[in-house]
Amino acid sequence: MKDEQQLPEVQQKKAGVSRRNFLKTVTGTVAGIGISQVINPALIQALEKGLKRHPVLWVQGQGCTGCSVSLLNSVSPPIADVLLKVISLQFHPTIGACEGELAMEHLYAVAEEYKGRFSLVVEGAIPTAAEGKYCVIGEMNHKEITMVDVVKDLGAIAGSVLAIGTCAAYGGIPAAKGNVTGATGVMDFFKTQGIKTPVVNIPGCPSHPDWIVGTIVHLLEKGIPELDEVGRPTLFFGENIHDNCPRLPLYEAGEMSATLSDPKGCRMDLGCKGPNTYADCYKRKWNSGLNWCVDNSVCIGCVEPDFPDGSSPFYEPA
Ligand code: FSX
Ligand code: SF4
Ligand code: SF4
Repeated sequence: MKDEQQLPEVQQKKAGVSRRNFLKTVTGTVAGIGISQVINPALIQALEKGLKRHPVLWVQGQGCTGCSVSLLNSVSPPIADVLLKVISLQFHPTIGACEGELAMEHLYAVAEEYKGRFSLVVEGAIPTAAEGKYCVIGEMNHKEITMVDVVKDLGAIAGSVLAIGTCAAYGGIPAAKGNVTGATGVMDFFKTQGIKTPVVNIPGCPSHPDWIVGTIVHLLEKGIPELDEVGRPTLFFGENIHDNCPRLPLYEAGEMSATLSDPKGCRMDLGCKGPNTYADCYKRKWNSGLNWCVDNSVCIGCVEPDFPDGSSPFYEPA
């Protein structure tokens, strides 16, 4: 299909929303609060026309698939639909139809075809001990392909890498105390391999769908977003949770929750890690804007590089 920008103006109008307008809306809203509120079928059509050529290869190592589920569970609005249509998702171990050696061949063939132009999405940590054998993701020509192999081979020729979830960004749960598998995040792994491909960290255990889609749209339209010192887009991770928490006035007044079932009060005495955590959950919220951790429990600092060891214990009975 022809790029929408090449279509006569009248046809663009027929399509409802031009790609340019869509992206303006999305990127503008991402800079505000939520892309969730603005996505509708007309905008999806615009995306299908405009951005479908950007290939994405999604690989999974040591993770729980929570980040994929976080994205795919978002039914209202249909962020998964948008994601699948914004990009050309050429490989995903959980939702892909292809399997076995054929899938591995496809993964490497697409990477070769779009060398320097595709985005590699990494979900889950990379186990580097035992020559990577803790995570064999497939086989080709009777040779096992490990997560180490894939991130090294494909990471080196990708245009950009998105490390989705705290495990892929910083090692996360697989890299917690003990770490017999030598689990590590993408940036640290690249340093050991001398790989210079730009990496954007989108942490969270799991990562918020808006953070993922918003970063991809930014990447495609405006390039790599501004990152903080630990590689996260400041767009989503630039603000301290405690400083912006709706319960801050309660904290300042010394009104503390004694139990998690207490609907009011600051959660500090229960172990809330908001003061050490940078993310926009306090305004973006989760489950399509329904609630967030502090309303039901405490913030456990899931987006921070020292998670989970640095956040433990998560809950401290008052
Ligand atoms: Fe880790 Fe994610 Fe936590 Fe799970 O990418 S970030 S364990 S929610 O699925 O890998
Ligand atoms: Fe800070 Fe947590 Fe209290 Fe909110 S609930 S004010 S983030 S300590
Ligand atoms: Fe993670 Fe805290 Fe946000 Fe919950 S509120 S998702 S624990 S950063």
